[in-house]
Amino acid sequence: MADVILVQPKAGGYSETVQRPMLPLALLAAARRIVGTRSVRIIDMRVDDNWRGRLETILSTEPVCVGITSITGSQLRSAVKAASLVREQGDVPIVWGGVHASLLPDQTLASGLADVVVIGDGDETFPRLVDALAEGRDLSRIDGIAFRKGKRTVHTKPAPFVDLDEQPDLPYNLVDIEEYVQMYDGRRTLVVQTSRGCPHSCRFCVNPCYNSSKWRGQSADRVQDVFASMRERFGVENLWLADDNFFVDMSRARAIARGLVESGSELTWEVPGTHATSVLAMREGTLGLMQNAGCRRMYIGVESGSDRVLKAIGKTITVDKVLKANKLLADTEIIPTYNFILGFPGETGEEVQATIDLVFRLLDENPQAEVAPLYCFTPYPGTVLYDEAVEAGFEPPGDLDGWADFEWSRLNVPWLDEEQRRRLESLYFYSLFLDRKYRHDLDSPQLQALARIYSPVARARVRNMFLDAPLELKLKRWLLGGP
Ligand code: B12
Ligand code: SF4
Repeated sequence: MADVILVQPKAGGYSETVQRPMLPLALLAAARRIVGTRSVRIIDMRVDDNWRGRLETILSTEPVCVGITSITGSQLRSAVKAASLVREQGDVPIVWGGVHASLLPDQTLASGLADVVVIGDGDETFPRLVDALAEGRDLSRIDGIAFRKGKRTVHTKPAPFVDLDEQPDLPYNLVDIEEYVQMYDGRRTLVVQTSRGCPHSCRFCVNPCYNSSKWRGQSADRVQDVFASMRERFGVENLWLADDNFFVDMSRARAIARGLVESGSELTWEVPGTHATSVLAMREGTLGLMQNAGCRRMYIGVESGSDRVLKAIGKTITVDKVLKANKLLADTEIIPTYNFILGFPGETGEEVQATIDLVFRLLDENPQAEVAPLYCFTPYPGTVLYDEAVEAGFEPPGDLDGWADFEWSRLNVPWLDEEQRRRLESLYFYSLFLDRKYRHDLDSPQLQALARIYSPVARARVRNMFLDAPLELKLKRWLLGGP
């Protein structure tokens, strides 16, 4: 029995087929102020094959509500499954939260599978909502939600962003931690988040809309406490920081690093949200400090090898700056993983080639550098480029099922013809093997051995842009699914 049920849907895709799932941070954050007064149960569809049976059993005890999270894309398919089951079983209110429902609350409510949407941070709004639902109070006094009232949709006042230092620790006892420990380069790895938001305004990213370009972070002291407790409680050796942009407040980052060095911390940590300009700002010995404090990897969004494209997508970097940052990192033990996106509207064949050239240059000039799979641009709702894509003739999905198919390989975007799409799909596949990322991405030694043998073939194909390989793409579909 539980007062509140929280459901983490399956996400699908490459990242989740090759590793254990990450901790359901969003649900833990939404639950953290509730656990003291009510019982909360997390059902994680990614790790629980019997999620259906478990959900049915708890639903029969008439909880206050069921909360579901989802980002845009394939995760929605699984979220819809869970919500449909709740609907079939009775009239327990269904609350949606997370990026997708926050950006499209009206459409989410119109699906009939949601009664309330929590828009933005859930840490403080959700407990207020649960109390109101339990006590049968009017929901219109709760800021930060949208809900159905008869045939109408009511939007309340936006809730302010929460102060992260004022939030209690996450209630890890709601999950079996071992289900989420990933072995990353042989080190026990878990995910934590130390800040939210990003001040940049990239036109392809949901952040400027979802977080209103506002960055907020935990204090350096709190971050050190969190790191230390992850080590003590769970024997964690490596942390993955789910921050949008960790280094925005450089004095905070330095204070965290100094504290870790002074306390003799043996933890290593990886920073997915790193801006290339932050690396350049770290010249004065700060990179060395980060390394000594355990920073082992920075994921850097480069996106394109063309300065024209970079400008068009609102990325405040240049190819030259990226090359400089790469050289600075080459002198450290910090591994950069570069992210690229292909297929932006208006991108020419030469600009795609410039991106491929930059990929190889970065790998050549820094032998420890890696490149994340080359993704194709997807116009996410809430972004500037989404509006432009719609103006250019892109027809967005109109309901949750349509958004569940929202992945570039399934999208019919007007600026890519069949041939271009096929080439981008091939590039994505080959890019999985351009460097040695398969060593930590693939669990099975057999698959790793196959990837090692195949890697030189993939590199040669991309270097020479020889992308016709139906056999290999068939293999990809067999291994990873997709169209
Ligand atoms: C970890 C992560 C991943 C992981 C796991 C993703 C997953 N599906 O579970 C991996 C690496 C696999 C991944 C992959 C991808 N990701 Co990702 N990822 C993140 C990241 C960095 C952290 C997510 C997180 O844990 N946040 C911490 C929690 C606390 O924040 P939160 O989720 O916003 O939750 C708060 C509120 O939203 C709300 N809330 C959320 N859920 C709920 C539920 C209820 C009931 C309530 C009341 C409240 C509530 O309360 C929470 C606390 O305040 C975010 C960026 C970010 N900083 O959030 C991007 C992000 C979610 N990813 C994104 C994208 C685009 C992707 C990819 C498509 C990238 C790609 N090209 O492949 C893939 C999709 C993979 C897949 N099929 O799902 C986008 C999503 C955009 C969108 N419109 O949905 C984000 C926002 C990054 C960005 N700025 O663009 N990702
Ligand atoms: S720097 Fe990264 S997180 Fe910030 S707006 Fe650009 S893509 Fe989004």
